[in-house]
Amino acid sequence: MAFIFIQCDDTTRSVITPPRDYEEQRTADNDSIISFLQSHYYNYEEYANAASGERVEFTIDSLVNSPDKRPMIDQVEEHEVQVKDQDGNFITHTMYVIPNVRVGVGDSPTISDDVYITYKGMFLDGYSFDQSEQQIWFPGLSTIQGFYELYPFIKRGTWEVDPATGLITYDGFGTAIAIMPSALGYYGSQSSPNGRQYAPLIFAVDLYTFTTADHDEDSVPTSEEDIDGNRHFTDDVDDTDGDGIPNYLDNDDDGDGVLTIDEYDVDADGIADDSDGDGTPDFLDAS
Ligand SMILES: [Ca+2]
Ligand SMILES: [Ca+2]
Ligand SMILES: [Ca+2]
Ligand SMILES: [Ca+2]
Repeated sequence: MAFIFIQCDDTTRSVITPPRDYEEQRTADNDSIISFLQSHYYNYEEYANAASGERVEFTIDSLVNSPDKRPMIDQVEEHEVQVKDQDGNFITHTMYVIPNVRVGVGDSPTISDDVYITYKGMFLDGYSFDQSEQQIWFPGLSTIQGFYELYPFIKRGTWEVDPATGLITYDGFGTAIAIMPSALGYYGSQSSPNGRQYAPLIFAVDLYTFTTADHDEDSVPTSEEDIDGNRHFTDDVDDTDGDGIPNYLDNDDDGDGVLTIDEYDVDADGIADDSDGDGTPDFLDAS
């Protein structure tokens, strides 16, 4: 079951009781995560020894059993993410990323792209609440925030189709790991996996390929419809014409009656057109 494939963005979290204070929960989660990272290792040797086309199942274990292994705290880098609370305020959270568990041979998606992946999700106690060993497509922005924030840290691989059998073989795909506070996961949602609210999460993700997402099919990639570039797509500033539909879902972004696809890049030079030269491209310029 693909548990993370649940629309769980800022507006649809189903919290019935008021959520906990974000900054207090952030501190509690970060303490738990640091303690976890100091006391655990993952199966990095298996990843290092695997053939380039072989998928490795992510596992963790306590250093108590193997004190010579390298703790995860020595392998992570910090990645800051802004979480929007129920009042629309941005609260900075830190997620911990191990980017190059396996280095893929290709390029990386943006956070809003459609990805073709296998993955495994765990709580800090090692319980796996969700995974897919078969490749699966996740449409852009359809998962929890901490999951798609990991995409730019992974490079994709290549594949080949056997002409005789039609079977596809994947090779050279990248893998990365994220350890995230609950606010980047399900936070206080009633639909938290296994009923565990306010749980920090771990994900290991293998990236086979991706496509650039364009949710409203207006020819502007979704990644470019985040007007202020703050990695949130539904802020007021991301709704240029103020009609309540954010630009990434609006096929006439400036509300001038001309569809964006008919005024974005008419001369097809790869640059957004700006007929009146005022610095605002035509598709965002109603006047
Ligand atoms: Ca678009
Ligand atoms: Ca709009
Ligand atoms: Ca649009
Ligand atoms: Ca328009």
